[in-house]
Amino acid sequence: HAAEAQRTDLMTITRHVLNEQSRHPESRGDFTILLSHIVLGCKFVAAAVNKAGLAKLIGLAGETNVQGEEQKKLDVLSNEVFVKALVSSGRTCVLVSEENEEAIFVDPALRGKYCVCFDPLDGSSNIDCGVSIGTIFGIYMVKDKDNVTLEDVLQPGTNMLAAGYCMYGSSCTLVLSTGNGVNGFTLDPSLGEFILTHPNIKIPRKGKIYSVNEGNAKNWDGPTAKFVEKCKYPEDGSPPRSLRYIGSMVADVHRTLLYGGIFLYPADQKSPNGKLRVLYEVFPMSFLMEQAGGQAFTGKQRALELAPAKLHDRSPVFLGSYDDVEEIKALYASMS
Ligand code: AHM
Ligand code: MG
Repeated sequence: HAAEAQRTDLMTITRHVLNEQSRHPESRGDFTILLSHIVLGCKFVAAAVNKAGLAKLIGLAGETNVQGEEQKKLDVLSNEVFVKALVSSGRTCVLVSEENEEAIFVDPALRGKYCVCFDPLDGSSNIDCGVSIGTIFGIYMVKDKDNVTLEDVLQPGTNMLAAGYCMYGSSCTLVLSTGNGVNGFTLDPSLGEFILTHPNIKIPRKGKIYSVNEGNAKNWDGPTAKFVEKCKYPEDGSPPRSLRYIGSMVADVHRTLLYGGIFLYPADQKSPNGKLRVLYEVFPMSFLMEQAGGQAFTGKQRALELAPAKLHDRSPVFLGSYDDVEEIKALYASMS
């Protein structure tokens, strides 16, 4: 019986990555080791998020992060866990975290060839009400691990080797691309293992949903305003699109990936570069979208071709179904 066979032959995330690795005979398993440390971080955060109310972990830790926002205890905890897990993997040399103003250069004795840029717990305004939050990460390889500089992380997203996110929601889902399509794994709490549940994710070519913080509408530029107006009052007689906005990038992008549609965090008069950070929000999500057959655009260019000048640079982003992003590209081309 096929369903039975699936249950006894478990494709864990480690097994999946080892299988992929066999396509690269020169590989020595470093990426698999790195990933297993990221997975450990995700499992820790999943457990902490689940018992946040119980353990009284919720509340201010009395610090502010580099963007000057109040930091919640869970953010601090998640960041510490990821930094320690990544350093102790012995496979990293530079880490960029949303929670640390400066890049972290790993002690030479523990250095490996990977750079990891991550947001350990994104969507923190959603923690207190139990709405989905997530971890986002992007991975690069350094040129020379004995001679590491900031240039090794200030690279265009097209140089990324792998990217992913973990969503702490009604279930805990890790979505990963190593540059060969996108796969989704769900944490089986009884096993403590991520099991392949969403093989080879492809985003629908066109969607019926748009996702944006419409409260910022009065400050939008022309193309964004026009796009959203067309979602509500289609000019071609098609039905209006649905609006879904959680305010947690991982959750909004995850829904977009599975159901199709478009996620927008545009520039506006108050924030000319939008809100989302290039290295650990825009790039990883854009990489996943492209790998799933969608697109990511900044209003000016392909998002992955941005060249960040600083660690915490921001960029507007429009990402999702191929045809939906084509529409916004056409509006920018004709209106600006
Ligand atoms: P954060 O890093 O402070 O959590 O902010 C990032 C979050 C994203 O998850 C989400 O897409 C966005 O902020 C929502 O912003 P807004 O509240 O302006 O709509
Ligand atoms: Mg964040």
